[in-house]
Amino acid sequence: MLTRRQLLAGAAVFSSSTAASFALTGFRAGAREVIGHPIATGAKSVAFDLAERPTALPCFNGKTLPLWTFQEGALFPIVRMKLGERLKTRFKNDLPRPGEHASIHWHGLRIPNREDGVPYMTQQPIDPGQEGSYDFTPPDTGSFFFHTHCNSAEHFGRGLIGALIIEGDEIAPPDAEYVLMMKDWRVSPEGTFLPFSTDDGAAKAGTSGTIRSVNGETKPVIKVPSSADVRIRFYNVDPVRISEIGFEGCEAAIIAVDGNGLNPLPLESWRMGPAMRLDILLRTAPEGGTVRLMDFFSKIPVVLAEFKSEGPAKRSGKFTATPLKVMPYEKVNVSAAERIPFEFSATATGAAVAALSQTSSGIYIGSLCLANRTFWAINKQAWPAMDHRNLGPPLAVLKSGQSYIFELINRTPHSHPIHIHGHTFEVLNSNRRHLPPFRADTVLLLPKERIEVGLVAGEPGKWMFHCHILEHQEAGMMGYITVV
Ligand SMILES: [Cu+2]
Repeated sequence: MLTRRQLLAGAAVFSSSTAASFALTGFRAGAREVIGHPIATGAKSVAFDLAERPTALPCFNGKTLPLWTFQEGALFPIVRMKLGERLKTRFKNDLPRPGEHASIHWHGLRIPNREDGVPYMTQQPIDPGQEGSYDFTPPDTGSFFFHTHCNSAEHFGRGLIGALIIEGDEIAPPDAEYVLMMKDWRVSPEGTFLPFSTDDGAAKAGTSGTIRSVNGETKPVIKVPSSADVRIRFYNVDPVRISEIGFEGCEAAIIAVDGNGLNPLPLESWRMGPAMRLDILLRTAPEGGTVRLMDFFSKIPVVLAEFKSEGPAKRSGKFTATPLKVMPYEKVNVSAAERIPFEFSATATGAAVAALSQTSSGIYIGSLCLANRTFWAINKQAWPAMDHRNLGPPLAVLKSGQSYIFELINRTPHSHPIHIHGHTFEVLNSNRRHLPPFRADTVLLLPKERIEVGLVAGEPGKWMFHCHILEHQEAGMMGYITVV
């Protein structure tokens, strides 16, 4: 069992042995750095053991829950590498349920299709008791993450998530850096997990958690240097929550979206769905002052975390965000691009279920990779009708190297964070709001919104394309693109 004291003790041990590194990373109870073993110049090996680990997180108020995690002692492990390094991962599946096979998907990374970690489609899944491996060199800097790609509502719900950070994008190093992972937990008042998916939630906006957390804590207070420029790598790793992220008490700028550097944008607030990441640079308060990380999505804003300034001022003068280095990428040729519409809609069943205003039905998702019910579809194709093992036709066939514009059309009254594997979208425009130019692997499509995104088709293979509200994904809003 992992107690708060042990978690904090673990952090303290690490900080005393590598003080400089700790100062830069500032990880807390919930997010711990994974120390990869150097195996050769420019390579790193990381070992995971996917298992159930009864854990008492600070946000569980002393209760112990059967979390599923990648490593002993780490709630959300952080793998940190330099651009150009090669990552070799070995993992053992020690999940406690027979048939609970697993594979690891590296979210946002433009890596070879065979390393993409989608069961049956890019690899055979790894059964309990078996081991698997990945071997790739991340091609871009940024804040990425990794997770399994089957029974995801439960796997995310139990905490099976880690961060992958590829360094090398900073022109002007910040004074400190913090990794914050926002995730709710669905826990009963008695302190047990509630069903991770319900028909009512899956057919609407998703089944919400009951406890909010950042790095496994409720409203953590993070000590930061005073009047300093700090980098926040903020992750929304909740299965369903849409949030509107901003700060109170400081100047802040968005420096990257989904790991992709952009011209710094003053941060008022930024709407984030599941799986989306935001890199922020902010100026901390003078000594003794506090800056608050807020979620402005609901009518009454919620404080997610506080940053309390300690020690002498690091900087004076005006706050100016230096841009990150932008990784080279092939620009979309908009005038030559082929346009492909993708309509995200409810199925007849989904519409019927959503119309019933009953509360949670308490029904678990039965089979592993997919629900045995379909509420959602892309271009009228609902994924569970196909199954991972018995692929239907792709949603589109693209030619590697050619430009495309995807017209993402939301025919539903709900938001959908639309994610593509192995590629990065150039977000071009929306019919509902002004969007600055940015690149992203997960694009939040608001109710009734139509967004155009460009992409240059990458490596040949079958690439998943789905909503990242995990219950929507598992109830039909999933498909794949074939690149030839
Ligand atoms: Cu969705």
